[in-house]
Amino acid sequence: MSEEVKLHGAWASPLSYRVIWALKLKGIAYEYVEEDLSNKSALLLHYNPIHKKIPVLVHTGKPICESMIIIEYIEEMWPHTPLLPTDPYDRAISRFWIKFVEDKALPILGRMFNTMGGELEKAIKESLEILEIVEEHGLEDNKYFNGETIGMVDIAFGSILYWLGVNEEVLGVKLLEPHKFPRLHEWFQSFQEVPVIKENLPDRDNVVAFFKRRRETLE
Ligand code: GSH
Repeated sequence: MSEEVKLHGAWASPLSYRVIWALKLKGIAYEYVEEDLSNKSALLLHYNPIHKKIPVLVHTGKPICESMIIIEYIEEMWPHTPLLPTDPYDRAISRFWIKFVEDKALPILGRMFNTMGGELEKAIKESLEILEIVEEHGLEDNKYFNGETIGMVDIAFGSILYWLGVNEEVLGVKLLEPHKFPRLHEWFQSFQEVPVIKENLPDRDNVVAFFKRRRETLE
């Protein structure tokens, strides 16, 4: 069976970028397959028949779905350049924050993209609450969530914050105010300066235009 690594993703998807960052941070060669989410390929439906979503990583012909599960797989498969700490307690804390991002932050981001009026107001208020929690409890005095090097929590949360910035522009609101969230703001600056992150982000204007067009279909 082929040893090749393939990633099915979509150019404007925050969750695809999570996997791209993890693969690139570890220097794993892969082939990228762009999916049209309005006309999903037969292969994507075959690989992810349950959720029918990207990202899907295909390794040696076997599909793995769900962005953070894919990254756990990548971590186990290619343990060099670790993305989780070695200490079991620190690993548990990292997984706590990943779960927090998945359970709390990600759904709110989705609602910000897809709602109007009162629901949107509520999503904006809740996203500020999330930022407050992470500002107060998440980073402490570390450069990154795991300490001095970028890791899995940064990947999980970084994707949310980049697309939160896109949302700010689409909606004309500012949420990640540096004076309100100094730690998070500084962390996000450092995160975006990591070469693998900086060199692997979609063109900001194109993403904003894409989500603006999507919003117009809600009106
Ligand atoms: N929990 C999944 C993950 O982390 O991978 C969510 C995947 C997801 O929502 N993917 C979106 C998608 O494929 C793109 S960001 N949407 C197409 C659809 O829902 O039909």
